[in-house]
Amino acid sequence: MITLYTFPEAFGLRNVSPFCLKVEMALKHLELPHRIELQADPRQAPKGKLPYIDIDGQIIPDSEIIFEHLDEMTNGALFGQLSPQERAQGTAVTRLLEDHLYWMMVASRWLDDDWWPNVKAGFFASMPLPVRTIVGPLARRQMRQTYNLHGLGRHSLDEQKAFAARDLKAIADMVADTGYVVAGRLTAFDFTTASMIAGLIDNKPATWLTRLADEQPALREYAERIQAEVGVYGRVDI
Ligand SMILES: N[C@@H](CCC(=O)N[C@@H](CS)C(=O)NCC(=O)O)C(=O)O
Repeated sequence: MITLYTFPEAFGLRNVSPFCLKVEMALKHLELPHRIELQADPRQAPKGKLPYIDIDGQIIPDSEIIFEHLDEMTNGALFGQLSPQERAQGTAVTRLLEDHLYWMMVASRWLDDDWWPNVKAGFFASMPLPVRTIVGPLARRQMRQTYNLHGLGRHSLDEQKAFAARDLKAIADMVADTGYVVAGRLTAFDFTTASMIAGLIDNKPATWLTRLADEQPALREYAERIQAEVGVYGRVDI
């Protein structure tokens, strides 16, 4: 039995982390028996981040490392059918999504003063009051520092929106012809892509990034279709 550790639901999302959702999609797609364990505090995770999985006592953190492990375990059921070019395209789009667009998703939630109350309610409301008043603002300050270190945080909001719009357009163009991100069929890279798009489109209320994504209707259609095809949805109200 595999246990997948994810965050409790928040912002209308039953699986609030795109990294956790993509692993859930892969486990379902591979028909591997699994259960989900909720963990509110990622500091308890092996790398201080979720997801991680426990396979009969073997702890594996990080969605990309988990995918490699699942692929090995299933004799290539995740990546085995891909040509080197398809795998390269998938790796490139993963970097765009997870090392660029993802950070703007985080900023659109955590660093927007109008949206910040939703983060407080979603992540810190269950803590006792005195702890909550310290931990929330501290975590937000760390997020701001991380965003600055990444580099995106040094740009104006308008510049960030322009970067995000180009990322979103690139994804919409990638899926325009065949409906899938690489290889013209469902692959593990669709789990990576659809989970990220679903996370930023379905979080409630809308963030500035949600509104930008809605300018590319093909993205919502794509994320819906992939979630339906796999049978795993990120949002609560399905
Ligand atoms: N490279 C990691 C990224 C995972 C990640 O960034 N998880 C976020 C949630 S979406 C997290 O746990 N953040 C907690 C923190 O940084 O304190 C993966 O692919 O699993």
